[in-house]
Amino acid sequence: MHQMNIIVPYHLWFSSILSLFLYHISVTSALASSSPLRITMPSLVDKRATAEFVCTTCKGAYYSQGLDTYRVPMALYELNRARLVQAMLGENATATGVILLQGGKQTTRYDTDHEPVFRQESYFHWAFGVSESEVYGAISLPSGNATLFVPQHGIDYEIFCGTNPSPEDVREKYGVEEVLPLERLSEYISSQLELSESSKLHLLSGLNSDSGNMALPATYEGIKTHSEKMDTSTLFGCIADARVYKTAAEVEVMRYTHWVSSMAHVEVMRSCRAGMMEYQLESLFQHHTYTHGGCRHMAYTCICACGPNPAILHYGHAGKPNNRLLRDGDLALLDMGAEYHCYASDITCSYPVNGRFTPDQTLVYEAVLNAQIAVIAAMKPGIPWTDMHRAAERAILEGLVKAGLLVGDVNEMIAADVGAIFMPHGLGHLIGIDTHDVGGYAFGTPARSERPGLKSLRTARILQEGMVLTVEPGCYFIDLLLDMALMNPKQSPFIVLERLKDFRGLGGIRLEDGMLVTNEGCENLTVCPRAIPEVLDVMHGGVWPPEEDIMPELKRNWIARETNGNMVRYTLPTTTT
Ligand SMILES: [Mn+2]
Repeated sequence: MHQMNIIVPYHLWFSSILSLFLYHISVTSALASSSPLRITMPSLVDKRATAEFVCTTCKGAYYSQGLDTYRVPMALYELNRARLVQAMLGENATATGVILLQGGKQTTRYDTDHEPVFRQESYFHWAFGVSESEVYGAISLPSGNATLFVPQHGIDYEIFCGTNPSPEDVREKYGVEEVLPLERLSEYISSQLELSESSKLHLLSGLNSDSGNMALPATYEGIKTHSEKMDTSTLFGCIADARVYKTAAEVEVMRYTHWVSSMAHVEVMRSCRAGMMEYQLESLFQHHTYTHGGCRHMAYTCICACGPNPAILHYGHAGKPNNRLLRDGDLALLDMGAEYHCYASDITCSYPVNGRFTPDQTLVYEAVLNAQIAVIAAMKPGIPWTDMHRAAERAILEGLVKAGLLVGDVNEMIAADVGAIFMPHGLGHLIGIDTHDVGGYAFGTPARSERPGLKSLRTARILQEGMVLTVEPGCYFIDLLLDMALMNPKQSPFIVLERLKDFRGLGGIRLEDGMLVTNEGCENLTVCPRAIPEVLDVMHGGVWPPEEDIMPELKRNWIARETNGNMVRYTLPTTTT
């Protein structure tokens, strides 16, 4: 068993209620940049302080998958709603009316009646934490009182799907102020809008900058009678921006998903052998995160790329379904993350399937690991994310110079976009309820660059406390990009042709951790083996977590889990070998 130096129960680890409160005030102040935040609602302040207190003590309603899985306090969502109301009032302190969000709908596959497992729509989940489909949620302004509207299914539903929970059951389960049958939604909205001449019906509408898809406004039969009072100009910006900044309670859920996924990666690392299929690694990961973590969903499709396949950045899709046989000498790049109660993790490990790095694999691995360390050393509030991308690129280019694959001045290489030949994707992205979380290119934030590499970033924001982002530098040998570079007179002089042939077909390496930006720097939510001796030790049967931290610069947070689902953080002795 590992040594525990400092044991901090998770509920004590949270800052005091007061500092948490001030933190959230500062976050919401930053959101309402155009107008100063006015806190004129004592009842809302009380509501928020209460929600924060409940989050830290884990009293009240919570979500859990039983056994020792994490207990997500429903107060987490109450706090999110309070933050949203504050952001809305920041725009207009006299705002009245009601916010209406529509939960996800159960779909069926094509023309059939097959129902894929339902997963809640992300904005709705952020505000209410409700697992079921076909639910609506309203938040009254300015009180912040929440009302859920739940469908009352008939007897056929009860026969095939089990008892219909009563509104009172739902109220207890989710900790909202009120639950009404869905039939009463129309009447409720009308009554809310009649309260004042200036009351608005605030609906969601806005562009997701990653997918290009729109978040659509809630709709129900009869909503058109309120078309003059509908407002789609305020809610989207406020809620998307609030989602960018994670509360301490949200970070704890993400710490859990990252820990579960990290331990699953370790299991896969231990089991990996030449002769296995890529999908068997995927299967092991899913088994571990579900059996030991209660994670029913993956946060995204697993990328289990071996041999030359890591050079296919989105490998694992239906046309390339993780079905290569692992061969002796292959590198594996495994990008897999589970989600728990809709909070995502996103982790990539890369290593040789036979447990032995070749000299060239070592050179590439160390270039990427140095990029990871350089970024983690520099991440803190106030730093532009584009600078971090450049820092990672620089470390990789320096590594490739050391490997004899590139020659020349690294600054000149960066000016000639040589970095994007080897790392065409962005350094990382916001993560939360979505793996590629919202708010990347929101109104009033830095615009997307047009330069190769930088243009692939899903956000160019300035880092702020409370953001969680992936840091995922990678170095790949993509024939198409290499051939284009050789034909580019600005890039080809940097490439040593003699050495390039040694690396073609090697695939690629990526290391991906989830990082929380703190007030003075950052914390790593991922606890995977990263240093080469750590990876080799685990592949040859070593214990994990280790007894000492040989790479404290990765800022990994060691945690153990108690039988009631609480996570306990501890520090490891550090050594510099
Ligand atoms: Mn990622």
